[in-house]
Amino acid sequence: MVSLSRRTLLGGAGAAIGAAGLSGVARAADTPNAVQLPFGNGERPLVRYAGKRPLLQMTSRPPQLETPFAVFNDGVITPNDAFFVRYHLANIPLEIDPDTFRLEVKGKVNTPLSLSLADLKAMESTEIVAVNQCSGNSRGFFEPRVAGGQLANGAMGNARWKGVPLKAVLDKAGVQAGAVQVSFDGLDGPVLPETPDFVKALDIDHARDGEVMLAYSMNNEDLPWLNGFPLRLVVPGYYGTYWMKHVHEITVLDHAFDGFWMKSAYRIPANSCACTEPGKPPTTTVPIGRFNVRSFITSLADGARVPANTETMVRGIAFDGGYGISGAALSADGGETWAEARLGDDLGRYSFRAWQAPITLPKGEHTLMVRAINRIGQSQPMQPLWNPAGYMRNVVETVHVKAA
Ligand SMILES: Nc1nc2c(c(=O)[nH]1)N[C@H]1C(S)=C(S)[C@@H](COP(=O)(O)O)O[C@H]1N2
Ligand SMILES: [Mo]
Repeated sequence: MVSLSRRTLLGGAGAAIGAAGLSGVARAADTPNAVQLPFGNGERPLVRYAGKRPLLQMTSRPPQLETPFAVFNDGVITPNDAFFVRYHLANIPLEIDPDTFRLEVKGKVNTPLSLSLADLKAMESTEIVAVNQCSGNSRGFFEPRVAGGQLANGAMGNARWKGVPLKAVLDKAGVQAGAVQVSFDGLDGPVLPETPDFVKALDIDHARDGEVMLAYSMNNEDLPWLNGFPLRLVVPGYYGTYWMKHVHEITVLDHAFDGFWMKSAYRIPANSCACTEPGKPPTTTVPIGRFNVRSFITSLADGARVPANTETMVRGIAFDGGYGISGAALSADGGETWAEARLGDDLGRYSFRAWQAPITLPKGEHTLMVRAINRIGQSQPMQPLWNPAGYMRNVVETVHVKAA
């Protein structure tokens, strides 16, 4: 039976894309050009996928797309069509019927549930503005370089998410005593059976904190397909790896989940800096957790020209793992002196926070730097820390400009 409401990645109910598969996902004919990222092998084609403006394509199978950095200067909310895309497994869903879609809740619960989107939308909704950032955002800047997707700074985005608290769904099912973790599976899967399915888990208390959300809306629209239509997990302040897309199965466990993507991947050195000496593996690791503090200049790209002896307003963004940004400062002399920036509207402690600061530069070349601080006093180091997986980059970011 063909449902009239069936939806496909390429749009248009009933479009025959099964056979076209992933090769039909990207529209290479629309490719305007390419971008050269500032590290070795940094050439990326700009490719337009369904529902997306041209984005930097790191891989096509599975789709891994980075947001052009200039987008972050347009506003603190990242538009849906510009939001980055990350998948691990090439077998991504190409067709989903929102009418027959069900979220299964099972495991250590009193009442296993099978919830439709209508069921979820009938529950009390909640909204949060929160940054989603890939653990490997900015990995391409690691020195010495590390294996993994060589990303610049565009594997992050900030959106207004709407959905139901995961806690409400878990309460509805009735979590049994002895629950330890909750695991999440999405509709995508591996191409080869040997490849472990992408399944992630949260500790039971985290899953029930009232903030973790099953989101069906992003910036007041349905979730974009490539960002997890029709339902995804939103884990405010935590790296994107936990933000399961196309989530359709939630399992309450009486033990810690030990699948590949928790036990072997997405782990960081178990020390306070999440770092090791360059080239050295860590002795012990823990699952990656909250974002550290980051800030960026968005109004000036590296190598930009500014008018000499004229006031220029420098703009940017800052964010952290949920304590909230309390200040940002700009240096125009390579970090010798700092001027406090003015913060923009507060959209909540998980959101990008805009900042701006005026500078007047004499003729010549200048090194601009930005650092931010959060409410518990955390900031960024002047020199980046290192870890073998290339996760959690945070450093005082630098932009070179020429005043003329
Ligand atoms: N189903 C599914 N969900 C997933 C992933 C995936 O491969 N499959 N990747 C995760 C990772 S590592 C990241 S960084 C975010 C990226 O979210 P986005 O693609 O919406 O930007 O999705 C997460 N959720
Ligand atoms: Mo990620």
